[in-house]
Amino acid sequence: MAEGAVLLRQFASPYEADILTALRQVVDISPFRHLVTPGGYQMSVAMTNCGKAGWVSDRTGYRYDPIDPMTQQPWPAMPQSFLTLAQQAAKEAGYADFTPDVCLMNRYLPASKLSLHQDKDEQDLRHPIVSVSLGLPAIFQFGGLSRQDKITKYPLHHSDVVVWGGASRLYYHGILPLKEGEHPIFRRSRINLTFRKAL
Ligand code: MD5
Ligand code: FE
Repeated sequence: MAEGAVLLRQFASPYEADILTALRQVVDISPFRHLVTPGGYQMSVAMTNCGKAGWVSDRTGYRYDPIDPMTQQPWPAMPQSFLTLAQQAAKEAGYADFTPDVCLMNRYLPASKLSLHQDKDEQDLRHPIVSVSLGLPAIFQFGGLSRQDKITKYPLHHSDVVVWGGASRLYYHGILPLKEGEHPIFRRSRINLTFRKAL
């Protein structure tokens, strides 16, 4: 895809059943919710987290918070099956010792989108991010270090995994509005898991 970005088509397939079970357990404790941006807009993507902290947005800004602001409890622990999948994918991409402490989970319904942005709220940006796509397909927009750089589009399908490291770790990216569809397991949704070492 680009310097440091590795696309592993269908990599999550063998883990699918375990991931689904773990996903239900996490969402049971900390449900998906629509966060508000610092500018006051509600995001079309619904989010939740598991692990030692969670990425949250509100009127005060973006942060990693050890407490879920919705439940006022710690986020659910990272399921072992999540950790195994993330570490196997990172290893395949050349990161032998990636230990994510956070998994941000994004839920897209038809028309949900994620505008062009960079991920830079993590402490040490030398660690990669592992992203797992589940359910309906989406079109991923991949730019460069500057917002003005040329954008390439990649379709991401159920069970595809991308490891974002090296230069690509700070590239602008986004998800185009999700197309209407029906997935046998995830119905009208796309769920993306991003594994990060945030703390
Ligand atoms: C998604 N999520 O499909 C994407 C997948 C997010 C987010 O963008 O911030 O939750 S992760 C895509 C990603 C992460 C880090 C770097 C780059 C892409 N990149 O260099 O393009 O919901
Ligand atoms: Fe991102």
